[in-house]
Amino acid sequence: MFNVAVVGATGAVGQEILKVLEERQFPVKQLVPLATARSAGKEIVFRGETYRVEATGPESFEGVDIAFFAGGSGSRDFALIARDKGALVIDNSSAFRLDPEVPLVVPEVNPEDARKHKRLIANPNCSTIIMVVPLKPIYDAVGIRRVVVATYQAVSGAGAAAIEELRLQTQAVLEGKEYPPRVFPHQIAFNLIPHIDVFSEYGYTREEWKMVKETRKILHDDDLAITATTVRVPVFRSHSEAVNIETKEKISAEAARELLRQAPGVVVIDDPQNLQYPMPITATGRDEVFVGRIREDISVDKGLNLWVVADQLRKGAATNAVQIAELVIRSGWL
Ligand code: 11C
Repeated sequence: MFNVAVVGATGAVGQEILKVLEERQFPVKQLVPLATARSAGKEIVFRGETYRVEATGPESFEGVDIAFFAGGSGSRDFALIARDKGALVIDNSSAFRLDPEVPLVVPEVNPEDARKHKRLIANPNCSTIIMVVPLKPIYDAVGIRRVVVATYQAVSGAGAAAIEELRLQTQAVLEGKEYPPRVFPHQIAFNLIPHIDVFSEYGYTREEWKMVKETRKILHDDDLAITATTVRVPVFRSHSEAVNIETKEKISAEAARELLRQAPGVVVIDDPQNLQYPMPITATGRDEVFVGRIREDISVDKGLNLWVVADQLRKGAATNAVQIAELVIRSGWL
């Protein structure tokens, strides 16, 4: 049994981590729910017991075995303190993801990387996790030369205020009222926004760069050509991605479908005759990555199209983090 801290316990990902720990009967001896000073004093319920959330401080990690960080890059210094006090830190922020000393792990894809941890493991960006889970079996079977991805990302990826903005703005628009954007740069209700996170090099956003750099790190392939366009859509939960792959060797759609059916963490829903394909409402509340619309790209010799959907708060964040902890414990790497 382990003493477990959850930093950012009142936020969307922190709440989901608590739920996943409970559902998976993670061996929690003592829970330490932490948050910023602003959220301290709030109450959370875990396994039927009510806990008061404490403000995160340098002393919060005494005796903690495993610390899940869900509070964003702002808690970077506390993550280092927790690590130095002896906890295994699993960090959901982008602060350490590209640090060569820090493994970036998706348990279905690169579990062995976790073995090299120095008490700090990074959880990838949600859009990256959702894509690499189905890429991996194809990568192993036939190699991948290039990936072109467009995302359709739910507002909950931008936090609780963004969920509220879509809800209230949708009501306002239907009533013919004004609801100026606050979280998003433009109206999100009845619209979509081809812009997630800040603009960076070559006109790509930071979200797009995360998909490029994190995917290369997870697959250990700096030569993988990858380009992304990330888009916010008026969906509350679960991200979708249109993924086009150019493989090194030819693979038929049927062979890819079969590979994906066997792949850990993947559910194939691909029956267009019966109008069966994954959608955000299919994936919400689930831990698997759903794949459909599997077909050959008719414009190139060795190409495949996939439509990929997953609950980004679960497999894209909380579930993946808890699975990393389970992997480390199970493998004796703690
Ligand atoms: C979004 N992917 O949907 C972002 C949120 O680096 O973990 C997660 C940001 C991150 O807005």
